[in-house]
Amino acid sequence: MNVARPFPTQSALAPNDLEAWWMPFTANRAFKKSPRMVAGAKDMYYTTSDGRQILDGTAGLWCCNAGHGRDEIVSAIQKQAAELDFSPAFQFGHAKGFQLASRIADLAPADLDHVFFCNSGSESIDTALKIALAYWNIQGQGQKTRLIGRERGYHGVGFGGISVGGIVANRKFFGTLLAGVDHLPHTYNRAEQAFTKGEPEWGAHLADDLERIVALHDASTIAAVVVEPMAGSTGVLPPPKGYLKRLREICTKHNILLIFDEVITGFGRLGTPFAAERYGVIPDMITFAKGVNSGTVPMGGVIARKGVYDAFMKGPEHVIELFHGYTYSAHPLACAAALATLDVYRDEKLFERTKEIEPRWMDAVMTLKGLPNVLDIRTIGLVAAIDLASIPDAFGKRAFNAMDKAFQEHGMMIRSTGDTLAVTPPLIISDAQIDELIDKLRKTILSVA
Ligand code: PXG
Repeated sequence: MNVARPFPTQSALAPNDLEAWWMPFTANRAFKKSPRMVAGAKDMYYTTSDGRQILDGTAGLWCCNAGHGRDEIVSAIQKQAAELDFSPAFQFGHAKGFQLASRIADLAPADLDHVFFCNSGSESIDTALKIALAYWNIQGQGQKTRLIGRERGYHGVGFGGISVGGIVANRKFFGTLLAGVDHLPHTYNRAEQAFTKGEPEWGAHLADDLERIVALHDASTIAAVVVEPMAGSTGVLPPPKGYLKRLREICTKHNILLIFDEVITGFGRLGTPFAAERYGVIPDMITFAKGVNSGTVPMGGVIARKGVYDAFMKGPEHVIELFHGYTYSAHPLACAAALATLDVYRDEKLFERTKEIEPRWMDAVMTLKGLPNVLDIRTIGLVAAIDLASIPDAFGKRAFNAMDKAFQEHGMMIRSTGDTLAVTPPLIISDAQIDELIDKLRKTILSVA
């Protein structure tokens, strides 16, 4: 049995024992032997409980787009807690839920104008899949039940999300998952795409695989296709040029709903409010979470096109139209935080700024090409991924070591997935901090050579 060591520092913020918390998506035993503990955060930096400054290279978990401890957001949450701590969202409402839905609808393209709130990205995906199934059902097409995801897709950890998702480790332990799910091929091909900045030229034709799936099952059985416009968690796969447009055309042709999972790409990560805008492609639903309130209070949601919402608004008016929702849907604290966050994004023009600095960011990241073990670099928006050569017989260890050393020795937080490093800083990162981040990345990669 592993016996956890007490946390080594004597800070008042240190816990007595690390054993009880079964940490999510964490190598628990390695962590508890050598913890990476965070005690505070402001703007671009975390502070450890032993007082070290850590550059946030990940915006938390791709969520703190406005940076940390922003006064406007903090005070909105404090004020809201005192004014209205909770209000049920089933059959009752509160002003900020409506205000926020309108603000999000305004940011979304075209007629994506109705917002259903939940509390995480995982819930947002399960919500979108359920809306898709119910949408066909209420229109007398209840045989349209098949869901199409994509290899290497990540849609959170609910049963719906892991069923349409395509990351093997997230699926293989959990039984038979949802029935009736197919997967498009992923879009990565190193031979064709290595060291591409932005969207690769090669790969749009992979969308045509949807035609094969339709031919196999018939469109009359298919409810929806769900993809991340840019696959994030799997190691950052920007969409090939023209790929998403092609997917949209095929879905439209066969009367299949298209869902964009924008949990990562929403709220400015690619330089537009939603990636749908960057690519000029209008999905039928967009899922979001994370950046909506800069990660301060759990929140997620689904934005649906007018036609999707309207399809439900039939029948006797006292009857609930969609039997779905969460106790904490549109939680007042999450809504207040989101309204304040959207103000920060607007006032500081953070989405526009991201677009502006994208070329400089891409160039800076590509300077890491040629370092030992660097097999590929992908970069888009304010996102970068670096594939490292695996240590023989120890897949994932080099990138794990890099993540650990970055934090313990180089003062920077990054993510590792397999043997890929992912870097996704808050959108407030300055030019000097980009240089600092690249310098720290260089040192980190050299330190695991
Ligand atoms: N969809 C997408 C596209 C995501 O990236 C989820 C759904 C699930 O969201 P929740 O809120 O249920 O976790 C995500 C989450 C990483 C990383 O380092 C990515 C996520 C979460 C944690 C780490 O790649 N994405």
